[in-house]
Amino acid sequence: MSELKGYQVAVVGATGAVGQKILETLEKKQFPIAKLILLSSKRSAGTNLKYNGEVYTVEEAKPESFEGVNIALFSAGGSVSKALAHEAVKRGAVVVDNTSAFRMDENVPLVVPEVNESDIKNHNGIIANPNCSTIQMVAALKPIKASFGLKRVLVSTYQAVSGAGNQAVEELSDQSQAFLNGEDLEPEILPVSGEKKHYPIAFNALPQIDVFQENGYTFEEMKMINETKKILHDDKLPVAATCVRLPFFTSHAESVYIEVEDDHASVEAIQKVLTEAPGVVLEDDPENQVYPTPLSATGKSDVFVGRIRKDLDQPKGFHLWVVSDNLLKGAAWNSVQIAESLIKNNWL
Ligand code: L14
Repeated sequence: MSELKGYQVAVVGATGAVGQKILETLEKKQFPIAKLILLSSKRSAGTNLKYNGEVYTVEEAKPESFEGVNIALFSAGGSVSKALAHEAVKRGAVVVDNTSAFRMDENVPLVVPEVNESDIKNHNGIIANPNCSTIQMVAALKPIKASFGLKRVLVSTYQAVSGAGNQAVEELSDQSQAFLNGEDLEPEILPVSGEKKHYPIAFNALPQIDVFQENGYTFEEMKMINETKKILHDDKLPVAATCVRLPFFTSHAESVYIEVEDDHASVEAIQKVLTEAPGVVLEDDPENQVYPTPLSATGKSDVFVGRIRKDLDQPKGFHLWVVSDNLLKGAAWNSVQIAESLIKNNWL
């Protein structure tokens, strides 16, 4: 590896919705790359993609693909990560994994750099990138917890279709057009591709993201619950989630109810803490109708917070509205941040 020119970087799932954003982010942040290797499943191998003006042909990801790779960014689905992440590590790479394959593995740090960057140094070759909905919520909650303590979290999400991939994006687009033309289009992808039943997403709201678990919660809801406790190092924190898919393309919004420990917390004090928090932007001015929306957050790497209100009955209860680009801070940008931290701190 040439220290001057940079690192050998592999992007696994380069043709996917997140993979494409990873490439854009690496390019935008001028990540120090000596050699870039683009990998995918067999299905997408052969695709040509551009990086820094050069054309790269995507190759099928195999164990040997990781020979000489320093950093491998995985976002090709859980089964690809399970099959190949350890193969990459065996060959000397450090893996930043964007799937749910290893997130709750106790030997794998689960990291949002603004929240728990130092967990990265305990990695054993794999660092997990949390679920998109979890990332934006904990980015807002960490500074509040640090200043006022946190006793409870209840969240309802309003999630974009791009989290479910490019085919879901196409489905929303095609279905919306068909609906306005008075035509019928059979839903095929959402709520979850591979499930028995599909429901229309256009002009609808679907209270199912990822598959149902035995306890009646969906896997997306359980990811938010379990990952939040792990990232905040607070196993006993009560967290409940309801995850809902809405018909827009990018950025998730969340209505978050929290109860804090400190009697002195106020809307103004929480606003001040969030103003100073890294990666968080306060957009909270109801008098002037200022609050974030999925469209206003799209394309930006920060987490936006508005609508901060005191609960009317619970003295230590507060409500927040949290919005962020699910493909950037929720996925690509958070992964690249982890990779930057590995380099900056000599944790590779
Ligand atoms: O767990 O369908 O990283 O929107 C997050 C997005 C799983 C799918 C994860 C979706 C994915 C989910």
